[in-house]
Amino acid sequence: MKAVKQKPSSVSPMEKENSSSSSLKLFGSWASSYTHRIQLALKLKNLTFDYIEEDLSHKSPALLLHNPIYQKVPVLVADGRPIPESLLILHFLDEYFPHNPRQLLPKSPHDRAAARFWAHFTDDRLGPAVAAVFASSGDAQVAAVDRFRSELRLVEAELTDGVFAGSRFFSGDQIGFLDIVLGCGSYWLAVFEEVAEVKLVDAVEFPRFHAWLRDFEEQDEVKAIIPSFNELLGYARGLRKILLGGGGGEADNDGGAVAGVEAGDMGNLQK
Ligand SMILES: N[C@@H](CCC(=O)N[C@@H](CS)C(=O)NCC(=O)O)C(=O)O
Repeated sequence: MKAVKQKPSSVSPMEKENSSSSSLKLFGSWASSYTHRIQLALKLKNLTFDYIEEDLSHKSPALLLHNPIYQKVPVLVADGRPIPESLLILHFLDEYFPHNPRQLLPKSPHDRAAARFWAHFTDDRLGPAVAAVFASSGDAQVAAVDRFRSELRLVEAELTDGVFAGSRFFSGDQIGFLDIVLGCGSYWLAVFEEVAEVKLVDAVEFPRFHAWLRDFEEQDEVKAIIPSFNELLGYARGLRKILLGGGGGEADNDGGAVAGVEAGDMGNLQK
């Protein structure tokens, strides 16, 4: 495990005061989209933090101490107190740093509930559906692609006719909570398409989602967080080999562990 100081690009005096009033330490893994959620949120909130890269095949005693129940990354340690689970960490950051420089969750309770619902849908349905595509081949993969596309149609319908219709991002003109949750993970889709040789998202059937994802990926803060397409590709190729039974236990990556990958969980696919 190695610790690296990560700093936001520019910090206003008020934000500096907020950020320096507490100490933040993030335990993460370079290819983990759950970790990227937190790195992106910390960046958007202009918060300085120490980053500890975990080798998930040899988890550090510190990670096991801070997240003994699930033993996963990310874990944010704030003022010495650990917070596991990416969605809970995002909520914590909004509550603890409400003015840095804006809230990630929408203001209105109704919009907050909607954002939380779709965040839950992302982890509960969309992630497992795409993981099933990546972990299968042949007829099983055709069925998994159908299932994923029918799940994505629900997101497309929400973007077209639901509460988020008409706005650039789920949070309005700037990315916020749901953009972070859905966006950190969706950049894997193009990688999985190439590695698993399937079509998951096209601009004709999913015009709103397709446009939203391109826009999300173009944001400077997002570009600064997400590893390059080629890095993700190398990682995914190694992982798919293992999932389909042809690998030797190590993906082609420089730190993420892949032993013991379980299908049906997008997070596990990104170990
Ligand atoms: N629900 C968790 C999922 C986190 C997760 O699955 N993390 C993966 C990396 S992407 C992990 O730590 N895997 C290690 C393991 O399962 O042993 C969250 O939202 O934080």
